Amino acid sequence: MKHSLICLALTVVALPALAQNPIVSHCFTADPAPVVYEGNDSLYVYCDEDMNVSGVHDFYYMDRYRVYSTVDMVNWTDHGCAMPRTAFRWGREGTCWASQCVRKGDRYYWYMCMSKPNDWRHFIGVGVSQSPAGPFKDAKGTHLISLNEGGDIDPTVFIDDDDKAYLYFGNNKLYYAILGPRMITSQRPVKVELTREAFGGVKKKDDSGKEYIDGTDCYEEGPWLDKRGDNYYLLYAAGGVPEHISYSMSKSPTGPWEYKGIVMSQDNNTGSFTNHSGMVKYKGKDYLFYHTAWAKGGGGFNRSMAVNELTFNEDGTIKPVRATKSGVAPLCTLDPFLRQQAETINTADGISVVGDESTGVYVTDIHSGDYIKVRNVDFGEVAPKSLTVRVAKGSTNNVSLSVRYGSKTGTTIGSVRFGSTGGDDVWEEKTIELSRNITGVKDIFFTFSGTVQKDATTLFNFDWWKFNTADETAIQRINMTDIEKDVAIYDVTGRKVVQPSCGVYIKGGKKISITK
Ligand code: FUB
Repeated sequence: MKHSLICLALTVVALPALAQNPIVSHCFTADPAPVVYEGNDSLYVYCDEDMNVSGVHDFYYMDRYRVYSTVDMVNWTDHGCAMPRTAFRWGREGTCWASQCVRKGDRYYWYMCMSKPNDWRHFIGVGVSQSPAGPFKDAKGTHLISLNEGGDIDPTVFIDDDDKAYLYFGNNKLYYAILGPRMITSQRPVKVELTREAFGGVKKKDDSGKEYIDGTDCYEEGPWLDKRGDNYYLLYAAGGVPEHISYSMSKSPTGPWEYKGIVMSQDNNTGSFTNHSGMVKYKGKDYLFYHTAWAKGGGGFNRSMAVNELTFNEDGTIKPVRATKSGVAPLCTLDPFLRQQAETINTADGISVVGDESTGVYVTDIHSGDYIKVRNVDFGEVAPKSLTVRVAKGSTNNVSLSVRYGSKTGTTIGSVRFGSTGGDDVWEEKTIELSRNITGVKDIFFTFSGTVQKDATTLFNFDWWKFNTADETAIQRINMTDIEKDVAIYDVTGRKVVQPSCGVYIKGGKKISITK
């Protein structure tokens, strides 16, 4: 389903600190790669998935890549598995390691690394799509980079102002390669010397063969190349295992690099022996994404993405970032009177998010006691009268969906009980008359009860939801592309707005809501 999370950007609400990290709680997500595409209101995060496969608990089993997006930093839309390993005929099961996606022209290129069926080493490959949320397919039909020496993992790609694209990669070694104009070829990779000046120290072996660091720090893996002003930043997992995040700076994308220190130390107790970072600027703030073991059932092979704000000193150096469970504050509220995807989630328990070509992405694997929380939902001053949900259910028994606020056991404002819709892919809209008024900014919870019947895997499938006012025409909703030129639009404080983005405005003396 299309991403329709709309941000009422003018009504920023300062809420108390809540447990916000990890940002995805319904599956394990690792190696975050954030990106904001010019002209797109959302922040996207690309990642690989730590999958729970029985029998594999002592190493990574990662067979697909996923995409998430947000407009408010607290509710994340799960776009599902946008790039499975099986999209790459040469890929080996369970080996999808760190990745990063960039846009060039009207195409999205997702650089990743995986092994081959008969080769333990990783190879760097690239997927391509016309949409940021995929689906992505193999852009080349074979790998893009391999030095045949192992450690060819964790590609990061940065396109500079002159349109040149640089790809850095490597575990226990560091290389960069300049990409061709079509983004699917590369010049011969250039080795970056891991010196003390550039990375704080050098890994060496003593006479007994034991490894030690000659210096205070050292490059390990997971590079992330970025730029602010005329400073280039290279962030990376450092120091051996357990890893912390360090960084170096340069005035050129190819170095020489100067070691600058630790961005996120091991003292932050992320619970994961690896860490992997990505930085991004979004709506005026800088953010550092990393991973932890903080989700229920988390661990070194069951990691989860997290985010905290990143700030700089005047000289461009980075202030150390503390990994916190409270995470970041919401940037805006969510409009419940617009159709919202069931997979736009703050936190959830039990459910899964999947997709298929006809429906798109939806929530499934729903059991009694599971819940979905959506944070910072702004009902305004007029309470909705009803809630419409789109559901599909193959099994014949009756189950129920309730909506509550405050907590998963909080006040119920409406419930619906229903049986089969005719199939797990036969979708029906059900409108629930609400039993209580709800106004103002609230966290809402969808809760579920019933029995999953034999041979079924879910109580039902859940596609989207939308609250309805008594008078649905009270606030006119206008698509961004339908705004007529030369019509005066004002913000809610009465100031004329030249280029309105998504949110609530005044036009002709009436409130309108502009959507994407
Ligand atoms: O996720 C598998 C590997 O663990 C990544 O490629 C590394 O960066 C580390 O996070």
